[in-house]
Amino acid sequence: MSETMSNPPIYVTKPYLPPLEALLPMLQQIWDTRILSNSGPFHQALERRLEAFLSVPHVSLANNGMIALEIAIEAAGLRGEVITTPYSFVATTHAVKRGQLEPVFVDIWPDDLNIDPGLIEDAITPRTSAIVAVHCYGNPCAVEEIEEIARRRGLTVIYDAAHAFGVTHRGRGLLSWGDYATLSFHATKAFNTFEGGAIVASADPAREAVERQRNFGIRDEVTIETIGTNAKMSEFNAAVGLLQLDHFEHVRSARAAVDGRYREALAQIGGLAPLPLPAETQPNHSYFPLLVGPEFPLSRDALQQALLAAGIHSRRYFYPLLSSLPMYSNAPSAAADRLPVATRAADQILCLPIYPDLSEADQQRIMDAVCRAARG
Ligand code: T4K
Repeated sequence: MSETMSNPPIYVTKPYLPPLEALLPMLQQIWDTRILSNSGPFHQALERRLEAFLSVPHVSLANNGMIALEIAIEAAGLRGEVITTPYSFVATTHAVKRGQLEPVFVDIWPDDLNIDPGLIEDAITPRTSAIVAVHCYGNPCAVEEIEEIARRRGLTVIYDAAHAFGVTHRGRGLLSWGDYATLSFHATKAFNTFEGGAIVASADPAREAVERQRNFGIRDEVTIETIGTNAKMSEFNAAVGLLQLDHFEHVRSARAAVDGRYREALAQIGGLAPLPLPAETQPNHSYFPLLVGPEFPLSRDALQQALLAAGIHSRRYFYPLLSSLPMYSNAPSAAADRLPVATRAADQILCLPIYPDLSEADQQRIMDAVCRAARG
């Protein structure tokens, strides 16, 4: 069936927006004061509220998640090689490479598709300066193991936490782990400011380095300390963020309801394995990743096409593997036979639509299409 008015498309996500009326007084304030950027009142208020909400000592806002990661890498003053995951959005490896560093890929753990801590030590060389790990889909990395290795081997830890807004692990804010953690507030994320992001730095010198980096390297009017960039968030985006924060728990629980309905329905279908929810974690349900196994009658790609024919847009987050991209595939660590778990996951993964406004009727439509595909 094609997309028609009676059968409108269902996209993989639909950004949540709070009621427009609530934004209008904030826009009025921006119009009245003409403070549009450069750490204005909304920017400062959002940073303080995020620090409290995420239980972290300091948040530095940025204008997107990739630049947040680039800033963390630059602020950390890394050199040489960085141990990282091949299974992520392309921004992760690009940020490493744009920081003049060599990505060294390490395979992932099948239960959460995050970097396998048991393989990290073998990848460390005298040139290794950091571990850049990703809390993929918001599921926590093995943070205790990673940080024990990093402490012992003198490495910096940076978490690309683009998916992990509001996630807690063992009762602690996930963003409080690592020397740096970076967030994306892109339209497609569980918490969005249209475009946006943030850097969480655990200690004071790191925080100051981040502040310099995001504002051209400027310390004061006459002191330019380093070669920084411009990553400042505008007052408009910060105002949107303040409003979104008031609604985040509603967003989280609406997403949890969608997640729960999928898990119940999919339990009846062989060959489709939703990624398990992590233990001791309050998740944000930012994605609904599903592995399409060989027992399912259709391949992952054929299932995606069958859903599309019913007007349902799923996504292969994350395919292709970053290690297979032309600019990274020559590295010895990029060989597919060294990355069997990531290679299999990239070939089997399909993310189903999940967002707060996904109605039960639309979710039923998705499940009906999956069931039709399962019958072959
Ligand atoms: N690290 C990781 C691990 C990441 O996943 C990302 C970004 C980053 C770093 C970098 O953060 P940012 O620099 O982006 O802040 C998306 C996002 O662009 C990207 O933010 C995200 N990860 C990545 C996983 O996915 P696409 O290609 O899926 O976006 P698009 O335009 O196809 O949107 C998907 C669906 O969402 C559309 O079919 C319709 C809907 N949509 C989208 C947008 C943008 C809307 O309804 N409204 C919208 O405004 O990339």
